[in-house]
Amino acid sequence: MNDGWSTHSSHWGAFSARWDGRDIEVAPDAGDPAPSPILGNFTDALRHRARIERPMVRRSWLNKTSEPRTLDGAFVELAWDEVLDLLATELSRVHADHGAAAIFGGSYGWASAGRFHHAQSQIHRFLNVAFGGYVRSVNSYSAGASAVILPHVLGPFEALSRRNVTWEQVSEHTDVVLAFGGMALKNSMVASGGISRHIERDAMRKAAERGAQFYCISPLRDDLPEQAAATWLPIRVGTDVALMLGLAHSLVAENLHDRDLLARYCNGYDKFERYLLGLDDRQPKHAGWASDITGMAAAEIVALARKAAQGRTLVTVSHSLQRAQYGEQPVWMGAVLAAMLGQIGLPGGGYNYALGALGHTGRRVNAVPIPTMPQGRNGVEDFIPVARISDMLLNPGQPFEYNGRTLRYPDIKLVYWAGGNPFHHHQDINRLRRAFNVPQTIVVHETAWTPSARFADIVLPATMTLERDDIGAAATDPRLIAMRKLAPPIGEARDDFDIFAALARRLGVEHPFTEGRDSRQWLAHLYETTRKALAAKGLDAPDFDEFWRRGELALPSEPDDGGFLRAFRDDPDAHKLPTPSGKIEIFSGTIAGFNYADCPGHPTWLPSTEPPSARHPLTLIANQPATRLHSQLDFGRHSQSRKVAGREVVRLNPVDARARGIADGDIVRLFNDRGACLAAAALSGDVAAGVIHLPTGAWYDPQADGDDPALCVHGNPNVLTRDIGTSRLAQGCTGQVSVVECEKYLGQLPPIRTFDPPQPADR
Ligand code: PGD
Repeated sequence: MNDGWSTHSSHWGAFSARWDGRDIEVAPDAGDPAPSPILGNFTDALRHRARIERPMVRRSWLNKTSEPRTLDGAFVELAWDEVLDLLATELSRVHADHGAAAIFGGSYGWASAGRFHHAQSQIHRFLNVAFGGYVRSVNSYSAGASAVILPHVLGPFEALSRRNVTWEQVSEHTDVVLAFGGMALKNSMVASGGISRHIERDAMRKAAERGAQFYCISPLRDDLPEQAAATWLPIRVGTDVALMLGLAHSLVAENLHDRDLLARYCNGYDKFERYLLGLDDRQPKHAGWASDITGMAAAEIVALARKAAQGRTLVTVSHSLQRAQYGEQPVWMGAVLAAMLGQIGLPGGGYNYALGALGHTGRRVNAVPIPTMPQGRNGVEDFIPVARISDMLLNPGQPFEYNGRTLRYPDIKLVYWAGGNPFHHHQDINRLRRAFNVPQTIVVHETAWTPSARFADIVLPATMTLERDDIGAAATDPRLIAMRKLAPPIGEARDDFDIFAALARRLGVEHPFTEGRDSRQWLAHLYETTRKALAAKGLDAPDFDEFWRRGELALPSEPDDGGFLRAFRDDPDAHKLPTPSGKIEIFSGTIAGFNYADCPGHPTWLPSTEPPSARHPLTLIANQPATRLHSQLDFGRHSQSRKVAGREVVRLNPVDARARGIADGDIVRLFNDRGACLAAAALSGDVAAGVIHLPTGAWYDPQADGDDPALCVHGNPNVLTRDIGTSRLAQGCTGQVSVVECEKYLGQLPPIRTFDPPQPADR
């Protein structure tokens, strides 16, 4: 494009844009059949007052006065040279006094789509080069439980979720989709690194028009799009495993299970069947049993089992189900149910964990590598499962269990974060506040004054994606995008790379960090891997300048071959699964050997230890938002346009609203023993009775001079969520489900202050 238009990309879509000095005009990629509305958050983001313009340091940290960290603390502006000198000295001090294992650089977060200015890669590379490593985090908030259980029982997480059943196969072959947790378009709209074609909606429409029957098994009807014409099964929250067991039992009762497949391709079905039939605990997991737990009629469960046994059936399990206590179980049981139905590895059938959970799934995988920033080697052994951050900071030296091992939490003195917002993403924010008061120093690079930046000691302004050149790419997207700089950086903001390069210089490791390249040279260098692979295949492989001029480049895909599950199905001896038995582990001797009551040796129904109660009768679903990616650009135009009275919208069923005297648009207070927040009520029959739905991402905004714990006046649900691991196996995030009560808020409405930057204070 010309006339000032430039190609760019984001986790939620490729686009072109131009800047008029104030606002951004955005045009989705012309070839995208269903662009994401959250592109609208860029419009007024570049020069928003929430952006960070200059380096700032918490005054109490600077003056070494021992005040607790708060979001209201005073900040002093410093010149770049001074702040970098200070930070280099502090990093050297911590390293010299306590070693690299006292620096937490896990720094989880999505940051922006470009592959070079990928904040996590930059911070990891810097800490590896400067100090030989750092305490890292493993797994993700997205897939904390599934990433650990799946390799034990089926195979590698990435291959199972990404190279398996494609949307093309669903359109053409699938008869029945049992979508546990649904497949909401707001989730598949997003892919880390970028997405140039949003194909999910049309694929579901095509399948439905062909006669495929989708079942949306979720408390939220809109967890499948209208185009899927789905049957909604709003079972009780967190009871999917009981439904799966009820279905499995019904299959056995009617001899509809695939005995041959279970014998030839699976390990330990006999042990699981004893449990299913209740031979040891005298409780058969029949449809009537499942009905009592799920609230779905027994006859409906039996009918669903029969339907699933008839045609080509696909079982999917969303990330959301495993982001809860015992989240390993639905992931495992989904695979077992699919095995019993006998269709694993067939086109459009079997099991695709997380299909539709992100725009990476259900697509063909690229046949050439994409540019990737090398991170170097981390010599520190200590790590935490990512969602154990508060536990780590609050319990230095204490033991914890993870995946069969007993480990110890390191003693962290310095936390360094770039590209994430823990005060958005972590559970039980009031506990996180206590945890973030433990380290001696907290450093944050941010584009905007997020609550995490407000809670740091040293805050360094980072450019946002639109202010720098980069390359957008994902291993599941057939386009490499030149992300061209659209506007100069705001204030004194710098690229993360330049900040780390300047620190590296002060620490005497500039050349090992930069390898003598500036940003532009790095882009050309990283591009070369992809170019060479294209050239080796005899495909169009322009040099970097030509790619940059064109703005995008087509990448070839692997065939739609069903991945390793198809190969296993075709020949289970030649293509064994990478599990101990080489088969689907319906019983896992490895997991049984860990002796975890919260994750036994085969899929098991384990009810939540925090069920709804008289005091907290509603189940809160705190899932991904539809109006932004996580908390990113919450101040952007699209996100703001969907708020009511400046608050996040909470949906609840009219029956529950009526019982509490709540009307549409009322401001309500959600609360439990961990915290409270305000939100604007929207009554909706698309939310099951007994359920209340408040998505994540509204920036935490504690009431000034409020109670302790403070009321979040904006609607961040993580003040209510539970900070426990899924189980001792995976220790994943459990933020999806909590119990709360809700009431009409009758007090004076507090102002929203979260987007107001701190005013610079005197030293
Ligand atoms: P984001 O809002 O994407 O959230 O948590 P995550 O921390 O990834 O944060 C990214 C931050 O990076 C933003 O503040 C943005 O401004 C900043 N940023 C963007 N570009 C740059 C850059 O170039 N440099 C720097 N330095 N910063 C940049 C998301 C996490 O939340 C995830 S992935 C999931 S799946 C979880 N989901 C849930 C959930 O479903 N329910 C609950 N209750 N809690 C969750 N938390 C988790």
